[in-house]
Amino acid sequence: KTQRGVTVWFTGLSGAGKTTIRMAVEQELRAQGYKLEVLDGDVVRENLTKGLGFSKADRDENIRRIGFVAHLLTRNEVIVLVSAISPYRDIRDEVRARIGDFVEVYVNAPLSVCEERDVKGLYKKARAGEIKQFTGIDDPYEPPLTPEVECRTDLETLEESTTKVISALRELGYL
Ligand code: GGZ
Repeated sequence: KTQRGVTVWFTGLSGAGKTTIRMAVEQELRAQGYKLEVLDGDVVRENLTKGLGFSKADRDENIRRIGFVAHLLTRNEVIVLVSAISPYRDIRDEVRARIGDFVEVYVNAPLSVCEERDVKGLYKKARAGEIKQFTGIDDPYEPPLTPEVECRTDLETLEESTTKVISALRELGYL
């Protein structure tokens, strides 16, 4: 199957649903025969960016390294699915400019909803002061101003969110 390379970048708070939507998009595109690669924040942080913390400098380094690998893959006609909080707008935009073929998906749920879900119990720890610099609690998140796609995971189903992403990729000529 001939395909164009693109980086699909899922950004949003912890617990907003980045990994869940990424997995659903991955499953759908694999079923359609596309060649994909995945760079997921928590996995990347155990490998490519092991040892980095959550200061702005370390988060920026994390995102730049992810962006570097995503760029290599994208220019070799791979569809790259990245999910990382990537809280800083300037670095996301820097990565976008470098890669060019870049589709930003803002996975948006209110902090209160993410905190209510608290899938990994991290918000509770952050509120208790056991985790410092936790995004949304005592660290910033800068939402994208003009994302190609926004998924409101508190208001729409997983299927709706997934369809939005796939449709955008089709409309932008990547599928
Ligand atoms: C935010 C943290 C933190 C702090 C640990 N702030 O939801 P998760 O658990 O599975 O994914 C989060 C992950 C954040 O890694 P990223 O590479 O996505 O972050 S960034 O893009 O900002 O570099 C969360 C967990 O690690 N985690 N400490 N302080 N999330």
